[in-house]
Amino acid sequence: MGQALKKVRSGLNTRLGFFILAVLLFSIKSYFAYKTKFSLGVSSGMQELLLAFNPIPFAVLLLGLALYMRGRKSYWFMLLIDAIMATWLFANILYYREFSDFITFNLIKSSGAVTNNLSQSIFGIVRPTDFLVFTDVIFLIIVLAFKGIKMDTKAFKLRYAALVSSLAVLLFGANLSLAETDRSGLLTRTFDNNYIVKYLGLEAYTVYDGVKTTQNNATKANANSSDLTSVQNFLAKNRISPNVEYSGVAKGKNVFIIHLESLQQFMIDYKWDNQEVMPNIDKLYHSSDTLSFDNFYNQVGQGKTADAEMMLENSLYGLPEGSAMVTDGTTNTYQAAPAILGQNGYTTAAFHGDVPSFWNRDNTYKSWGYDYFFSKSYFANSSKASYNLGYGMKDKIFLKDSAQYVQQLPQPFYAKLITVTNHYPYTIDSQNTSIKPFDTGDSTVDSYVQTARYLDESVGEFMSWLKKTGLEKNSMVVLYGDHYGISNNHKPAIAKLLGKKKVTNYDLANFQKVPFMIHMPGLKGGIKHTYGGEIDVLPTLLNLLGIKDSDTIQFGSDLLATNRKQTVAFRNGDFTSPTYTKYNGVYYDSNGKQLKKLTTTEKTSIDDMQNYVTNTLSASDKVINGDLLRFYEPEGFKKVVKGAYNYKKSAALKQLKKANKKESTSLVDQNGGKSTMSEYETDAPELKK
Ligand code: GP9
Ligand code: MN
Repeated sequence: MGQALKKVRSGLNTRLGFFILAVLLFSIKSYFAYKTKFSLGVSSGMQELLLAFNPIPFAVLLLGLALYMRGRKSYWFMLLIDAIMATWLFANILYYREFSDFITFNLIKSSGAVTNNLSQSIFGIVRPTDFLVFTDVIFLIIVLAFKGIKMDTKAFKLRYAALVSSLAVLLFGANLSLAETDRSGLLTRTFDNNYIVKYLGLEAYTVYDGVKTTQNNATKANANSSDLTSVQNFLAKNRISPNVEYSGVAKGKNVFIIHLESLQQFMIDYKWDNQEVMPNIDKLYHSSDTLSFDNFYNQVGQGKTADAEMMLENSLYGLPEGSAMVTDGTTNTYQAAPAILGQNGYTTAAFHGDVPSFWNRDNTYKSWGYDYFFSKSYFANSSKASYNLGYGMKDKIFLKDSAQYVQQLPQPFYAKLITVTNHYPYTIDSQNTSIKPFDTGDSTVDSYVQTARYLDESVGEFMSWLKKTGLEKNSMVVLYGDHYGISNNHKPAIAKLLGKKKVTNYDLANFQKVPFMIHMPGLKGGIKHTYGGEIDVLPTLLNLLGIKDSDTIQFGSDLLATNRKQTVAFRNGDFTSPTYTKYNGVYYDSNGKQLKKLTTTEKTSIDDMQNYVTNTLSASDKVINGDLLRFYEPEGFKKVVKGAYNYKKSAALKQLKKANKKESTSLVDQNGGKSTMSEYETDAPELKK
């Protein structure tokens, strides 16, 4: 025994021995992190084996680079690589906790646009055990520093180092082929980054992502107008005609798009603490002149809000990774809602109570044709600490301040208002709290009801102002939840909220429903059960507004049309429909019963849906990745001139003044030149004198 221990010790005192120890510790640590920090959906012995094995090839390859160096340097270099890999793992753990996904290069490239305010979230999500991923590195540093292991300064033969590198490649080859046998098309279809990490590991995923990003940039350079033909063919095959009963019923009306941050459909009519949680939104939902949809899904990917905005205003999907507004918002050509409406006589404006750079809105909105972008600096005292929370100004203050500008917009206008208070981590000050938190015991989930209530009150105040000023009569108000607020990482809490013992993947699919409502006095409303999602909003609105939409490059369809396909694509290639649902790769029938073995009929239908979903997502990606809209214009549409827009406060206010001189159609003009702000009632405690 003593002999064996001695052997191990002397082995560790060689460079190769130390290297093997480092690889071993790294692999154990990675496996520990995979098991405890991510939910990768391991569902078989083979997958478990690959999960344990997959850190090894890259550890051998990367730590093995140090073997090419001489002397003590070699040791320190190995530890440096080890530390970098640990830091990368750590960063991914934090990111994953909030977004259920891994970091991408696109995301890093765009970090300038998204880091703002993110630090607060990161602070809120880091857990002490996350730091365990540094244990092996610290341990190795200590044993070297205190000479528990001696450094071997003898030269390591280059050809042995090369042998180690070759071994790494060999091991990776074995890993990849085992992975491909278990899941074919792993690297070609890749709708889900979780799969790649599960089968090939975090390091392989990173390399893969890097290669793809480089390819994407090349795609744009290589794309040409003939690429658009296949997209157009796909759209022509799937295009359906809108519901003529509703065509033009909102012609010439103002349009409000009220973005309800992180609001999910299950909150509609939800009772808690012996009260209705969202009385204002519920009332709108049930109003006879509101078209409401109870099978409307969010379809966002990593881009979250940005993906929602992309779908809502372009009927193009977000990208499988990163935020298309960030990666392709500045440079691509778009034919977005603001541009279309702008060319139909509308004034267009976006409102957001944070810095304009977030999600690259300041550039993207120009590409989309927004005349105005009222962001934080436009609003009085907007940097006051008490006016802000998390991602920007508190909704009540923000909406009131927005009204100040809304009333100055020449009508008809298209105004998008982006709320933020109901955002992770759902913190709210007690003076703005009017309902007790949920009691699931999951702290993130529990306060969600309080910020949702605050959002509801904010919307209620804004809607009252619309009514009082008469603006409501001339407007179509569209409200939508952008994406889930409670992520799938909170299953026990979700089960509790839904009154279930356990949630299945089917429940989680349904949990992706978000509110979508179109309210307009005189509109023939009702709760519609059609299956649809964010991608379908623009065609629906254009039909209501009576704007021709028959030759646009849009991937959704009118939600009111009678012959809709009703297959809703999720960004990772899963889908739902009135008949079948696929979520996390598992199939369900319409009763939520899991389909383990598909009958021939089921298989035919499901294959058909999967084909459609795969094709529609990839065609949409082609449009964005290849910047294909630069090769095409719908009839009558004029290309957006981005340089014509200036969102600097001074310039914009001047422009607004000029516009008001030219046409006296704003609410203020209609009110005899007087502001209507005295009609705006808010109980925001911050605004109390
Ligand atoms: C930021 C806000 C939040 O401006 O829209 O974005 P999200 O984190 O929900 O994507
Ligand atoms: Mn959001």
